[in-house]
Amino acid sequence: MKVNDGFLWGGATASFQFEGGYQEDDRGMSTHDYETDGCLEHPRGNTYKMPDGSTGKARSSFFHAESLPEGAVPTLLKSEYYPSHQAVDFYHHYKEDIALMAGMHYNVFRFSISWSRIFPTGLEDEPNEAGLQFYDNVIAELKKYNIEPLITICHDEMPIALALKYNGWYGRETIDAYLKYCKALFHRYKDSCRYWLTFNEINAVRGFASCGTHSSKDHIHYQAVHHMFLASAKAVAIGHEIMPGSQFGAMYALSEIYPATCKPEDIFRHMQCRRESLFFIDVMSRGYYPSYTEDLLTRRHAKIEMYPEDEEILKKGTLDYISFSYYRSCTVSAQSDFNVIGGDPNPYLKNTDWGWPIDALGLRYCLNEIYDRYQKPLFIVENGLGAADTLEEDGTVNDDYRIDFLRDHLKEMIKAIVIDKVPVLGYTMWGCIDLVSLSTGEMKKRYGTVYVDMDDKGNGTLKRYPKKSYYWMKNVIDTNGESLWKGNEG
Ligand code: BGP
Repeated sequence: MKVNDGFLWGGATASFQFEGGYQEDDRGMSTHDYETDGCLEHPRGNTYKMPDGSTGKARSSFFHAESLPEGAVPTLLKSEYYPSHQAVDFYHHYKEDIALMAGMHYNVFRFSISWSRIFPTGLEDEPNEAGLQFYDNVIAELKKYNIEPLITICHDEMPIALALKYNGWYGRETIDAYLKYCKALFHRYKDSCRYWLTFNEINAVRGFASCGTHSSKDHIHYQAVHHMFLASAKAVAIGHEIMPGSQFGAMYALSEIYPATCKPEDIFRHMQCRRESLFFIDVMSRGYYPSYTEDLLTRRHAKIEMYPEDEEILKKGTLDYISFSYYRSCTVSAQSDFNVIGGDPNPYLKNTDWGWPIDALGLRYCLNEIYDRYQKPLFIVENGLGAADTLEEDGTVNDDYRIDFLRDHLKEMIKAIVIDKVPVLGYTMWGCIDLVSLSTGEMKKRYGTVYVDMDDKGNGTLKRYPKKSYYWMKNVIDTNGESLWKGNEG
């Protein structure tokens, strides 16, 4: 069993986790540039350092975090380490990194553009030429190897000046700032980029770093989300006009969700929880708010203020394909206060070292569920195992556990394509070259098939070392996945 030729095989990254070069070429500061690598109360969570040295609320609680207090402006402290500033320095390693991707025979690379590299404060009238030049170079390098760029326009960050001025996406003005940024990208890359994503994990992002809002409370959050829906719809409409043939998606965090038991109350809660997540795709793929919106918002004590023209805007900018990240599944019961990556323990699954349940079959289930519901092509744009690796003295990394994870998930993806006839455009594994973790700010939670010599505090040579999984993945790609069944994966 295998996928057809033309299937897009590749890797995925995000600028603040991968790129570094945070002050190069007049780049402005982005919301993520103020996140430290962790804090004492929550060793696996990032936090903000306030000007007086006190800490903002930890981001380990990620989806429920009270982010930056209203009116406060974060400051960088000399005593702290900010992982996004250097990240793994793709900014200065892009040629080498893209050559490594080409060595695995990737034909697609998903990366995000740093908004504040193009519009340093988000408020300028004209884009920053030097910032665009960097992405020109990246794209030219990809084209050299026939690697298709897949661009995430907004991966969980925005210029901090914009966030502070308008309270991030809560402010309707942010829509125009985003569209100005989109237009600059579309005009520049109309001949070189076909695949675009308007937002990353729009059903999971929340709070200051990701949405620029001073609070992540539901009544602020859902209004911000409405503005992101409008921004995405308008970007899709404008993108189609400027770039005929372009393909637009948005990206969703799609852990599969199971009811804890067959008790009707658990099943019902499961349906509500799944809707909280799929709500975002419902609106963006169908172009209107679903019938259960009022109930969902009431339960969340939120409401959305809409302008008369909003319905029409949503209708005119529906997505061409649906892309998602899949790392794990979740289990919910009647009592669960669910968030997209929370949930109850599942006794049938093993967890990763970071506590995420490993569930390859859930990926096949998810692909079927989403295609049944929307009937649009799908694209898996993040999947992978976050694990601590050991670099051996001879420069090898024997990551058999990662190979096992990828093998199991890729087999289920191929079964969904071949047996269930789900149309899938491609698969980009997360953090193809090791990068900084989003949720923990750590370096030791590694996803890549290429090891980067750097520790949690940014120390190391930054030298790249292909892992055992690198050669394995190359063989999978070369055989369009057939090797997964033959035991000759290399
Ligand atoms: C997704 C994000 C990525 C990425 C990934 C892995 O939520 O889109 O940016 O980081 O998850 O998560 P983590 O880095 O927390 O392990």
